[in-house]
Amino acid sequence: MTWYNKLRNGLSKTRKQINTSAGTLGTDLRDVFSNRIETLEDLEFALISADVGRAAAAEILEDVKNSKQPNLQAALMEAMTLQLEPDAKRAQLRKYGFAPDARRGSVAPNGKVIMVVGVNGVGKTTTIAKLGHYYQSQGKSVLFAAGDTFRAAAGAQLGVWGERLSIPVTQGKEGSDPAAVAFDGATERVQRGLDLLLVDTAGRLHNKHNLMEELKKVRRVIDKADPGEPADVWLVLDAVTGQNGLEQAKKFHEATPLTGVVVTKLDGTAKGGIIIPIVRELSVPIKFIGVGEGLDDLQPFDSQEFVKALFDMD
Ligand SMILES: Nc1nc2c(ncn2[C@@H]2O[C@H](COP(=O)(O)OP(=O)(O)OP(=O)(O)O)[C@@H](O)[C@H]2O)c(=O)[nH]1
Ligand SMILES: [Mg+2]
Repeated sequence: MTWYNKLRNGLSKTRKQINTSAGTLGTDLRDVFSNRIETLEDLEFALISADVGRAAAAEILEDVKNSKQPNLQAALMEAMTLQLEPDAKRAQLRKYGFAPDARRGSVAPNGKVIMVVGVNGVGKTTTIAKLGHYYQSQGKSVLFAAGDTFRAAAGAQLGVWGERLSIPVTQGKEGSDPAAVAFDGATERVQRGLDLLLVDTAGRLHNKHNLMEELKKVRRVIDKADPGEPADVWLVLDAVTGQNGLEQAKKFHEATPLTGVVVTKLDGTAKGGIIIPIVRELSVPIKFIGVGEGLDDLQPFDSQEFVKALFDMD
């Protein structure tokens, strides 16, 4: 199955959520405004239920009202694509018109190290495996560091992925300092001249101060061992957690400034609209999105492709 089809299937619950006023999406916009005001109210409710957020939902309705598109679906797709643009660009596009272009964001890390962080069970370790697979496919040589020394099976889990992908893994002892493992990994990457180090970290709640301090230390130590560009910090967010994920993101961002977000498990939720408040409120780019457990189920985020797949019924 192609990525696009996986994405389309993965978004089916969210699609159903937005299409609660099914059949009306093809409605001529003039009809929507002349006698179907309830359609817009339904739509606002559906958008909010899909976790698009109140502010974005209101703006989307406003853009739909001002749209020159022929029908509701086209207007909605345009308005939602706008919401996935950074603030400044959104204002500009509204003013000067919307010209679709190919603009898959860059998914290259700034430096040579990506540290992957997030709360428990969001998909950090599998995301590292998938990222390793992705960058390998881009011709990069990869190293993993098993920085989750907290959970007994965590190092082994990453070890299995490493073996499967022929990616070496820097391991630490259970209970050892995660910063020490990260230091060893960063040193090993430099010594072996590999292109990219992906550092796993233990899941942690964003309100646990000590654990957030630990992340800062891991980051400092990596930058000491590898004094090139500072390490990237990518937050993994589970789409199923919806709005709560935003709170997590803000706290992680305060502790270790994030350079990217990965949104996983979009296949398991009707709240895929959460992508919009993530873009609007965090001003951290969404790098990858995930729609399944397989190695190919994580791909670079492309806002236009996302909206197209979201409204693609057949
Ligand atoms: N359906 C689906 N499942 C996913 C996705 N990403 C990860 N998972 C699953 O989520 C579960 C948890 O993944 P892990 O990678 O172990 O999560 P983690 O964040 O490393 O967990 P901790 O290390 O315990 O904090 C696994 O069963 C994954 O296969 C996704 O995009 N879709
Ligand atoms: Mg893990």
